[in-house]
Amino acid sequence: MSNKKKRSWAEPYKIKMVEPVKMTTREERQQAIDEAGYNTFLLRSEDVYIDLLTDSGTSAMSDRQWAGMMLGDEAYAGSRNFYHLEDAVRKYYGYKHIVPTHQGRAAEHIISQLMINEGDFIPGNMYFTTTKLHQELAGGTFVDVIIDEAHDPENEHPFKADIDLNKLEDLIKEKGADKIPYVSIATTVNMAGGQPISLGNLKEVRKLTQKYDIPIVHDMTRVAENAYLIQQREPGYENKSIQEIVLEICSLTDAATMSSKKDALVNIGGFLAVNDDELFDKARNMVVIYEGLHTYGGMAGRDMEALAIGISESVDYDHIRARVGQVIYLGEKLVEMGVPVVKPIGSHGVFLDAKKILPHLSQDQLPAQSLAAALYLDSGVRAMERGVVSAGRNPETGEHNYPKLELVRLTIPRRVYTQAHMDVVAESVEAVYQNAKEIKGLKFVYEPEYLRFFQSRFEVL
Ligand code: PM9
Repeated sequence: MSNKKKRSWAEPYKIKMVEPVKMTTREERQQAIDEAGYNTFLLRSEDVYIDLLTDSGTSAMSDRQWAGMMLGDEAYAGSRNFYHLEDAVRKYYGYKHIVPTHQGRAAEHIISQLMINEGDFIPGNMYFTTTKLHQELAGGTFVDVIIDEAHDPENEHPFKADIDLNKLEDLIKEKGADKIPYVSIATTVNMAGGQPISLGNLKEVRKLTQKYDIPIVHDMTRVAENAYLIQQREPGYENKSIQEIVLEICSLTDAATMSSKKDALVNIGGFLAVNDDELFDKARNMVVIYEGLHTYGGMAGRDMEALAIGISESVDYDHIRARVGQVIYLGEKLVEMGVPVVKPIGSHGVFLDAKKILPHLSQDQLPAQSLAAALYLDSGVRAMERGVVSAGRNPETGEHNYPKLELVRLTIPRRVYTQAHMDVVAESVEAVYQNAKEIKGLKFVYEPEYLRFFQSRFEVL
């Protein structure tokens, strides 16, 4: 019998504990979203049916990770779990030194303060909210040097996180290499729709930056997902393991910030990894000011153990195939239904194109924020705005930044939901899409100074 047909993926685990979720009525959801000021971040999770706000810290840990939690060595200094974590980072990512932090933005804070001087420019493959803010707080200016295709939701380029080498070199020539402390490379690029960078492009970036003696800092939050997409799409990598590809990506960079709450399958944690001894010395001195001693940096011993195990699980082929497979399943279903989404489907979520779904709303009427609220009202599915609200204001002019992409992110937690949940989500998105003309825009009634998407409040126009 021919075995040529490609087999389906299935979750490489059995479920042994369940967490009931609450079903709500439309009236209850209306009250909840009113109280939350139309911001899905301000909803109580109890009022949410299927929670696709984020894949950050929302993964289900494995039995091995839970067992690891019982082996927590909660010593203030020199916990054995720190050494397990250090070993895992060296083995799976190849960086020489690590400084644990409570989560990714704390690592961004440290590296930004240590490397950026007032008036510097930091080129990168599209901004990320916390990363850019820490660069600005350190006196720098982020410059987007991603390829143009990344800003076009319809463009099916397989590596939309690639750097435009001309844009990068023009910036270096214009500002001078001494004004560029590092190039910031994210695997994958969140705000572009969970899109990967290719190894071919990263090698070119490495060559160019070496010419000018500029280091590369890697936001490795979803590096295993990026590696999987390289294996699937980049010629020459089809027979390499995820572990080999992850190591190769990391080897082309000098330092990394990690939010372990994503790829690495834990509910809290992060780290800064560096190869340079002098930078490490400074980082591990700075971490004691903001996070804790350099052998725990804001994490409990048990959390470091769960993270060390999570890192090893994150590069397993069956795991990552099922994880990304589930996201693609939802994405393809929405494409079949005719719903405008970012293409290709990314690795951690499906991104709805709010500009196309709500063409009657201008960007000032906050289409993505309005769409996320409408989806919650329809079914209790919670998503996240990734558009003009997330983009914040220009620090100099105080005007809104208007990103080309105005998206709602349906972010899939790892190992948490089933295909049946994805079907329910798709049906709700389809229903909202069919009634999109009825959706009204929103206006700000409260706006905090930093990372406004988390805490702003809105009213229906
Ligand atoms: N990402 C996300 O939902 C958490 C909330 S939004 C700020 O996607 C990248 C690529 C991230 C990321 C967080 C961080 C910060 C850095 N880089 O949340 O501080 O996606 O652990 O990491 C979120 P922490």
